[in-house]
Amino acid sequence: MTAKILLVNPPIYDFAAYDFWLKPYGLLSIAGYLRGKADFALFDYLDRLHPVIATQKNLESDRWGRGRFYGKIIPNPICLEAIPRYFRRFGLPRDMFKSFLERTKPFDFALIQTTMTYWYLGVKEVIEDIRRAWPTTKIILGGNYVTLCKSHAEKLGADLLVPGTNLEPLWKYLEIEPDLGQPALWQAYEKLNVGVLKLSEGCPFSCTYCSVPKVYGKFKARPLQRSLAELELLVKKGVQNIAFYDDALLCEADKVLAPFLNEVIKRKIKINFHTPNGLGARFVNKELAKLMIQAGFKTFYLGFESASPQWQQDTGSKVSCDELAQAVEHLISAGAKPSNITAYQILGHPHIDIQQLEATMYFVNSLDIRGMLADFSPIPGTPDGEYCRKWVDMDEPLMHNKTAFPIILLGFDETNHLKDLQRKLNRTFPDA
Ligand code: B12
Ligand code: SF4
Repeated sequence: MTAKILLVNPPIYDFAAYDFWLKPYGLLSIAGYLRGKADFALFDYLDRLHPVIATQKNLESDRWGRGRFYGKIIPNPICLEAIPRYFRRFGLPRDMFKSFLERTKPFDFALIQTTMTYWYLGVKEVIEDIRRAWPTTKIILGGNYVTLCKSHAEKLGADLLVPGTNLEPLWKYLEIEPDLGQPALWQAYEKLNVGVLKLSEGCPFSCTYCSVPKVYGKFKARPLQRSLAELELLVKKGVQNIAFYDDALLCEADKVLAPFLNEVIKRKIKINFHTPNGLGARFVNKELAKLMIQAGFKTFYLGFESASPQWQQDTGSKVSCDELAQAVEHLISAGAKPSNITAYQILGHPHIDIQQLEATMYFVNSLDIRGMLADFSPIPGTPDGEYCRKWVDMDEPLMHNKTAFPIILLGFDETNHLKDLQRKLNRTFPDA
């Protein structure tokens, strides 16, 4: 008999959450590999096109498909009580999932996406509800939280955890042979305006605040034909915006991104591409910038973090000030709008003394592009995350929260001062 598999993307418990092209891409990829070999249903708490919330005015999408999630204020968890910000539950109401479970015959398996480590309360809620309504269903967790906090995740009561990228234990448990040539199961959505692609795995750098080098290893291209098939599928679904989830999208561009974009142009596919996961400015050259614009890239987020050469060197030398300036020049000459170019800068990094954050913000502003403060989330198992045990209990994933950590490190007033300064600087260039 064909197995029935429920796919769940849990609600988010956090101080803030915004749909910055968020999709449960790991979960959809797994389901894609099992296409035609199981029956699927998807419950995505974060689907903003769901009929129940799609009509709400303040939740509408911006022109690139981003927008606010439906959310409700709830009490802060005890360990975050000292943080003077409202805590919320974001996503479809819990009762909707409960009534779905009640009116549906139990599935054989439930696969649950885990994302940020500090979002595990949403995963816990989903497990509780499935267990109560469908006690025989086997619950399987995979994704970032399980990978980075395996022993914590073990306490949530799932039947199987799939940490990292080795999926063999999953196929064995499901007793289904996957077809790894298949694209993600985007058909699971009734309506879709945003999609995700990933052309590669891993990253050639080793930044001290990042988990990617340890989890994914060195840079590796994914098969081009599979990515193109996935792109065609997204186009067929009516998607207008695609975000890349690659860690190093521009690495070895002549072998990975460029052949992909040349095909996009050849096939006359008109789509807006976005790069929310910071691009490596070092790899942007004149030709690549031109090709990206020609193929449809609209927004550019560049990972910069700090203008301090000492900080750059101490954390892995992924980019220098000159490389950022050069990349911006190439992008603007190729036709990118300065207001659509943003440099990320870490706020609340434990070595803030040498990071010179204010000077960094002024430097970015001098390039006539936007700056965005990326609140620091300390990640267990990384050198910088482990160093943060000085301030927080790293074994409690809620303490990895990106809103909380900068406030704990710098204080509420200093954090607000830096955020205000960033807002002020972003108002000073003509395109803002
Ligand atoms: C894309 C991405 C984003 C996107 C959004 C992602 C999302 N859907 O929410 C954006 C750009 C918005 C983002 C933002 C941030 N991110 Co981010 N992001 C990522 C990235 C690159 C991919 C995450 C992802 O979707 N993976 C799923 C798919 C793409 O991965 P995959 O390899 O195909 O998955 C395989 C396996 O993992 C497994 N699998 C995956 N899911 C599942 C599910 C099941 C059921 C099973 C069985 C298996 C399985 O199977 C797949 C086999 O191929 C990761 C790094 C990474 N490479 O994982 C960081 C990462 C998750 N982000 C991180 C960070 C630090 C952040 C920010 C805090 C940065 C900042 N300061 O602004 C913010 C936080 C946003 C917030 N609101 O709190 C950290 C984690 C932090 C933490 N404490 O958990 C990571 C790990 C990067 C790092 N620096 O180490 N991020
Ligand atoms: S360049 Fe980006 S993905 Fe690579 S190690 Fe540094 S922060 Fe992580």
